[in-house]
Amino acid sequence: MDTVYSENHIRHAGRVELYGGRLVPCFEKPERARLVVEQVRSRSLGDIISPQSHGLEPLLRVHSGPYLEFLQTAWSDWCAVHGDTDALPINWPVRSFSQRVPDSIDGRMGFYSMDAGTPITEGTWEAVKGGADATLTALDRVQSGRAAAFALVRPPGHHAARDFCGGYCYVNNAAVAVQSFIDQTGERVAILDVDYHHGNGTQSIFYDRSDVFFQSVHGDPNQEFPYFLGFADECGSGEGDGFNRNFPLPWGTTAERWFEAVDEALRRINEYKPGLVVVSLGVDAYKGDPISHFLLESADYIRLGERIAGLGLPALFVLEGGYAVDEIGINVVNTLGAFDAACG
Ligand code: Q9C
Ligand code: ZN
Repeated sequence: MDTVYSENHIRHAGRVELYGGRLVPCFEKPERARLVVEQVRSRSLGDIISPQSHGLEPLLRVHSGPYLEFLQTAWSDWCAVHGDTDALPINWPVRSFSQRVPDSIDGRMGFYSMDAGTPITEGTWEAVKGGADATLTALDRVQSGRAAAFALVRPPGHHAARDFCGGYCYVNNAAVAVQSFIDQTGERVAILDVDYHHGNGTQSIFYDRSDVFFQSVHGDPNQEFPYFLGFADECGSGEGDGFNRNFPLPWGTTAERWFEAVDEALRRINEYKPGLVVVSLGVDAYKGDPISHFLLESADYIRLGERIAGLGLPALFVLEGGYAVDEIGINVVNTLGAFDAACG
């Protein structure tokens, strides 16, 4: 399959995130995408093409206007007050607080975010927009008849909700592609989120809808980020009841247990009969991931690609997390290469 990739991602290079009470170098760094590109090239997965700009309209279908405006202006507003440091929030409008949007940049940093792991830097918006364009360009290729395409993007997207960033994510690339596909075709879409962390942003964007079936296999939020969403009893609301499914799993989960959940999700997708499957492809369930606690081996990602191919559906793969930089490219291309091989 072909890969859509924009070099713009290197413009987003946060220095630090808050982790275990310390400011540590960001795990979500440009090197991640470089290593994936290298593997895509060296294993001849397919062509690597540049994205075409798709404007802001498709982003506005899933994110609020004020939030997208904030993403585009936060850096210069921050710089004017604090100088040339990463922009990070220090507090959030939790229970009992007003939900008014504050004027100050520090107030807006908290209002439009959910954590202190997601810095805004000088080039963040450019990188984020490039990632959304890459995802939409990959979708175009699937819509023009390819079996699959890969959006090689960073920063990732699945933690970003309608009006907040967090978990290294700013714009929800997978959600933008899903909504764009529905706007163009009127067909249903299934999302399979195999990133180690729950895709809270994607879930919340589609929670009350039956035309998008979201399923996520992830670390139990009782133990793991994002801590406040991703529980097994979250099944969707209103019309969306029955079209959201979570598979929270404990630290130490092995491939055997993980695939039981994935296989169950794939069975449900089969029954749902969507026109497209979007895979939020994080590879942080890998045993060597520095911030995660599942035990998948690199070879397990070959199995994953084969099983997704077994759906026989057009597939859009969107890169999410995965921080073991030596293996991230291997694990991603294991999945995609196996999908291609199984499709023949
Ligand atoms: N001790 C993605 O994989 N930090 N985001 C958690 C918990 C945030 C991961 C720290 C992890 C976000 C796309
Ligand atoms: Zn993750």
